[in-house]
Amino acid sequence: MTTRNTRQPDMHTLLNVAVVGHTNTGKTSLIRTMLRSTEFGVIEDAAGTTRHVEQATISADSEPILNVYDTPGLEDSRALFAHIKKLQAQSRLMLPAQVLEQFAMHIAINDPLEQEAKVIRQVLRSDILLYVIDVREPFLEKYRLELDILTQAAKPIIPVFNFIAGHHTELAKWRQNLANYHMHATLEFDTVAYSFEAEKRLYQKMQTLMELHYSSLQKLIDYRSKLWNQLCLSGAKRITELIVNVSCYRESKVTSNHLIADSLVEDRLHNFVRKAEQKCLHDLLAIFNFSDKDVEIQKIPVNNGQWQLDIFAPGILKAYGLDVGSAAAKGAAAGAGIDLIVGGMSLGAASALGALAGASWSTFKRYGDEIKATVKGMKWQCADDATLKILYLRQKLLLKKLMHRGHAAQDALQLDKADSEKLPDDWNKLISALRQNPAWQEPSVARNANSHYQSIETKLVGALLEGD
Ligand SMILES: Nc1nc2c(ncn2[C@@H]2O[C@H](COP(=O)(O)OP(=O)(O)OP(=O)(O)O)[C@@H](O)[C@H]2O)c(=O)[nH]1
Ligand SMILES: [Mg+2]
Repeated sequence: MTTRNTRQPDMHTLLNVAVVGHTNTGKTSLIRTMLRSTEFGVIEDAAGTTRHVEQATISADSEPILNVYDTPGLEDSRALFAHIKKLQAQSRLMLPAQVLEQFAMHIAINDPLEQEAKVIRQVLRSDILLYVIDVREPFLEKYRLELDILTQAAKPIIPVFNFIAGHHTELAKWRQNLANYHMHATLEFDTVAYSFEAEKRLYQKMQTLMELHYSSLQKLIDYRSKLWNQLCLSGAKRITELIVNVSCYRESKVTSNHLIADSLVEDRLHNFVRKAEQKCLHDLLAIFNFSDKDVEIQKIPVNNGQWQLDIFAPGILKAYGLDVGSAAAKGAAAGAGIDLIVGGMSLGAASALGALAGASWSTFKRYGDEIKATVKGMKWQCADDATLKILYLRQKLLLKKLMHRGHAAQDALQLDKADSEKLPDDWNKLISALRQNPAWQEPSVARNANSHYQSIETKLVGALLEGD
């Protein structure tokens, strides 16, 4: 049922949000995060990057909800404050906001305060202000003056704390200082350590301050939640596709114990796995709209679209918390990262079942010939279990990073380690089933309609999104 609420804003009067603050505090970065676009504005680690007011519209589906305005950073707040005080003294009857109007209207082009006038003009035209703060800075006089000036406009202000990662003491001090200005509804929104929750809280804070726009902002929140869930699901599905693709892959082992042929197969398999993982990495970054710059800021161990640590590098098992000492991890019998499929089942899987229960590569090497002789039929080579585990753990860690931008960015030790991540409970069973169904390697109507396949996919996707 749709009822028209008379208190709702007119279709054409969108909420106007001005993003203001000292120069180089991350105003443009905040807007890019809100827009999920790296196209908006210019970002640089230098003062005075944004020179003019720039506008963008944020919509829920195709319905515009709010206009957001990027403004140049305030640079000389002391001169601005002095100028405004002088105006105030000249016309004592004017309201504080009217004094700001006077200032913004009468400043000459090329006046040293022209930049500040652009900001004040936009502040006066907006409904609500997001005041972006670099919490690493102490609460200096220049910030006090900025706040004195901005509060004079009599608009609701939401202070947005940026650069909060690793700066909790400074953050607490800022909170205290802002409380003295009766600003309690603050927000932590590290534009780098981004989380969807923070974005949601930003709109919820706006809702409490802008009652008139409550329901349109709610539409935006609902729409954004839906999009976010879809994004995370797409990421998990893409990783599942990689695991399926590699698990189902097999190479026929034509000649037995032929060194050259074996090493060719090994190269082919290695290249296949590397390419598949690289493509998945590329797709995941694209799904989450991550630029090279984001990858760099987030300290994701990727160079030129490739993982820094090769999937078959000697140190990788340890980096991902896998048991380096285990015979299976060594995998030497069939070549690094390679397992053998004999009689329709990989030896890794065979060891997990029946006859070879509890056995490992070392057992297999002892009894291997016997087993091979009893299990007649085609022999294949496939990616071994350690490789599949690393593929899974590495992508799971990446997905977490993409979903929670930079939560690990300060901690260099966590960069290429995934021992905090777990494999799905019935990992062995899932992989074994995939290995026995090479036809599932690529997506197809038959595969996707297969209920056994569907249950494997659901389990892998569910495990990837676990806890989120
Ligand atoms: N580590 C970290 N860097 C950030 C964050 N937000 C912004 N930056 C960086 O801070 C610098 C300034 O960001 P901008 O968005 O250009 O800042 P601005 O406030 O728009 O700057 P002006 O337009 O010059 O006033 C850039 O190098 C950003 O990459 C953050 O949350 N964490
Ligand atoms: Mg800027």
